[in-house]
Amino acid sequence: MDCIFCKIIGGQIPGNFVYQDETVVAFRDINPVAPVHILIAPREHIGSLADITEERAGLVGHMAVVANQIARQMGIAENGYRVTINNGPEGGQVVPHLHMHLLGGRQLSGRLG
Ligand code: DGP
Repeated sequence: MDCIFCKIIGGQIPGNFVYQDETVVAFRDINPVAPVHILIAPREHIGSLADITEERAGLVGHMAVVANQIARQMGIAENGYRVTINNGPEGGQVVPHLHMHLLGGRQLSGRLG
């Protein structure tokens, strides 16, 4: 499958990993928009949030737990941070492999969209 995140996860192209476990990985965004900008993605190729059914709901919960853990490790937990999942073209999703953005380290705009 020609998926850039599958290639990062599979080690075919380099990723700056900050966390890995059996089901998810986290690596630094190549084009950060905040001092902390981490992508959390499942190892399994899942195209988007729209592909999450009840059987896989636990995976998204686990991604949130990992985001919280990384936020604590990176020292942004106390001041606050943002977790975002872009879904589909109008949702701003560019890479069609489910991922969560963890953003922090500066005051983020309260404006959505
Ligand atoms: P989204 O718009 O939600 O699909 O976000 C995709 C993000 O992926 C975007 O912030 C840039 C990042 N990205 C794209 N290609 C690469 C890559 O090759 N390596 C890394 N580390 N990040 C990438």
